[in-house]
Amino acid sequence: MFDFSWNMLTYFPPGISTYSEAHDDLFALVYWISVGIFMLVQITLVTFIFKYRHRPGHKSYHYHGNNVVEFTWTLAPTILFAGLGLYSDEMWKVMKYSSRIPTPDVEIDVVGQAFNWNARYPGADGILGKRHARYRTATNLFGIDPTDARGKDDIVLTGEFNLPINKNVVVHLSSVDVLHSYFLPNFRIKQDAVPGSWIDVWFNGTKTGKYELACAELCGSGHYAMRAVLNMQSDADFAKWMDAKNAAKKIILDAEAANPKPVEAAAAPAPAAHGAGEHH
Ligand SMILES: [Cu+2]
Repeated sequence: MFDFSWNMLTYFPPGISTYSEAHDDLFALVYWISVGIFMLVQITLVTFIFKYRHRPGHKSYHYHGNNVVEFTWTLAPTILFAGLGLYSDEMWKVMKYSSRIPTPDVEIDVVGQAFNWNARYPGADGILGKRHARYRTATNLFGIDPTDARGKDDIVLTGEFNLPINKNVVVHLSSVDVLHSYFLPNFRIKQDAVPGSWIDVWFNGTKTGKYELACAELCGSGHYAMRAVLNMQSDADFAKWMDAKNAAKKIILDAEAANPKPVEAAAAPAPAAHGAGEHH
């Protein structure tokens, strides 16, 4: 049977971030105001269609506006929208103001790339190394600065996201190609990933489990497949996962240390001792 209800709020997936409940309350307020106004407008419309229908003996007449009515229907929505805007700013502050992002317990970088989500975790030292777009290559999507020792142990993963619950997680978000959108429905997060800029997103998940990470920006032919799973874990499980990643990374780093690659001297032009036009 077709199950109809005016209450479409049940379409939300379960909210599991610290602010998802307040977010849903705000959504519900706006939703029910919209339902109310929709009903009012449609009932008025149908009533008027019936009341002012063509009948013999009834003549139409023409007049130029009504100031009281026009003033009212301009002022009422203005008050409504300005009021909702001011009221919802509290929620916006909590979720979006970059100046109010709590001190991170865990910090990661995420970049969108048609059609994958990539993550960078701080390695064994717990610190993300410096990055800059000038270092970005096909094999160094995050532009990790090779001269920063703290970046050497950073761990780069594609489509694999594990994070601990009850921690303030800050995601530094960007894109390497086109606009993508970092969409975590269970956390009530949707944030554009913009090439050339880093945007901070924060959340604190309260429940373990696997949750969808999708791209919510039409970014090309593979857009539909640009999704991953965010695995929210207990502290202990997350530490175990991180340890395994760090151990695997250590094997690579040790191998590189034992057998260092020849330094590409040609990559950086040697500074000219006496450049043209220079006088000493
Ligand atoms: Cu995308």
